Amino acid sequence: MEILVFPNNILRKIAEKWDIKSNTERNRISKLIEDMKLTMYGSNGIGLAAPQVGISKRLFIIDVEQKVEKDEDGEVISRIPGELLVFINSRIIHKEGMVIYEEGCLSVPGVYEEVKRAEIITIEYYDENFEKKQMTAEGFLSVVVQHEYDHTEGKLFIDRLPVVRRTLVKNRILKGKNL
Ligand code: QAP
Ligand code: CO
Repeated sequence: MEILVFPNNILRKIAEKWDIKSNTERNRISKLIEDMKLTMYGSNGIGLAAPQVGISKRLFIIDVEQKVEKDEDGEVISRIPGELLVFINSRIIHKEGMVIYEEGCLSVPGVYEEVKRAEIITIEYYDENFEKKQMTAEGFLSVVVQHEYDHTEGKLFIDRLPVVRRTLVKNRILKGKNL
């Protein structure tokens, strides 16, 4: 699947919920998860949301536990998938505290910036077996969940930078595209 990049407008839409009760819809979701897994692992990602592949629906996947083997030049030789987490129709129901992590995004390639987010979150969602779940996450997983959740809300991590930095970074990306 092709990954959309900033400033594509599909990345700006609030994604719609799935009709989780419908079997045809469940089949579509399962197929999409398989395609997104290949796309995420194939592009060295740790998270990917459906809007990033042009589907404005509430679904994202995360694997923060992959092992990456690199050669002496830092080139990736192999990756061993860890635990894949699937979030369907998710809703963050609690946030607390504050942390700063350096983030990147497959839709904003080559840009890495420190972002301020909640430290601990609780999220309600359906997993890949369409079972209703609730998870409380902290640390890096919490940050990645919030980043991917933002994609289903039409937001990118660069939108969360302090205003001066945000303008600078966005202008730099846009300039690079038109050259
Ligand atoms: C979200 O992002 C995330 O620019 C997942 O050239 C990442 O998987 C949240 C990637 C870090 C918090 C911290 C980005 C791959 C992958 C790039 C990704 C690139 C190649 C980004
Ligand atoms: Co992203």
